[in-house]
Amino acid sequence: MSEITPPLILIADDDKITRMVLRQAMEQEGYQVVEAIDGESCLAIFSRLRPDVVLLDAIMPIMDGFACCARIQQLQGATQTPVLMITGLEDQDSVDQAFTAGAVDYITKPIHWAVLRQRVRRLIQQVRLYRQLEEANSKLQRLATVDGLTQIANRRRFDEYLEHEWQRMMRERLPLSLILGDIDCFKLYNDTYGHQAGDDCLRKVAQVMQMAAKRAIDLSARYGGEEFAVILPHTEQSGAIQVADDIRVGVKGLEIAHASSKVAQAVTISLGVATTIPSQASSPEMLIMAADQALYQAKAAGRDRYCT
Ligand code: GH3
Ligand code: MG
Ligand code: MG
Ligand code: MG
Repeated sequence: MSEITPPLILIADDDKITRMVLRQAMEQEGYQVVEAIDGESCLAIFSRLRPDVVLLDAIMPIMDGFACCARIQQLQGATQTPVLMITGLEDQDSVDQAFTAGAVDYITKPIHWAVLRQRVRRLIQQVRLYRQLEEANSKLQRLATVDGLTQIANRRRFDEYLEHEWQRMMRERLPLSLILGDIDCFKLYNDTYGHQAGDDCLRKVAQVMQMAAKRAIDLSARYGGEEFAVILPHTEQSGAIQVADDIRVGVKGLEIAHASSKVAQAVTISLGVATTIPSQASSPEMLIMAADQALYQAKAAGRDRYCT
């Protein structure tokens, strides 16, 4: 049998007896329970424990259920923990207020226990399903944008981000820089040390790329087989050169032995740097071509260097 943690129910009510009977009913269902005695402690517990369902009283001291419910919606973002209001208030205004605050259900006191049990069961099913979908979605998202071997961004993500930042830099009339890097004599490396060692080498070089692209807006990606790219928004040529040389030095600093290299006794990388202020007259493809030409020059000039 698979081990599943029981759902966690947060019960917020200022009345001790109500909390107790609610707890008993929920524990009978096999749920775990935590209690809060007012709206403020309900919020605190909510952010700490992220329960699966909240059973919330309306009238409580310090912060009432309506305000508490609204704050929970702000707190949770996309986690979608359902809030069920349980209250003695039956007037239309209170019902409207509860749903406006984000409650997904409304039950009046005295509690109809059979109904409450079924509603909570339904809410738990829904929240579990929702979270499974969210998880599956983020896995898919990751598969679509992350390179399986190196765990950095893949070509698809690179293309998307370059297009995105191209548009953004065009609007803001700011420079956009691109670095293309290609490992030197990598075919010889594979031939000498084997494909497995080649894969290890790619992973390590990817880490250097990742470290060199320091800012949150920089993106390093695996561009192709043993080719890498770094997108540097809002970056002049001088800044991009700095990053390119950090990568060159970083790769050499890995000191991965490469006895058959024509360049050094270790794995090295050549880089091409291109910078432009995006405009309607040019395109991301032209920036890639410029970086590729610079990379070709770096190869022709002896490798283990950058060109612009
Ligand atoms: P240069 O210095 O001119 O770049 O020479 P090079 O040998 O690096 O260039 P070439 O393009 O001839 O060879 C690239 C090699 O990269 C050939 C290919 O087998 C290898 N390669 C591409 N993708 C992978 C991969 O995922 N894993 C491994 N181990 N090798 C790969
Ligand atoms: Mg109350
Ligand atoms: Mg290549
Ligand atoms: Mg190469």
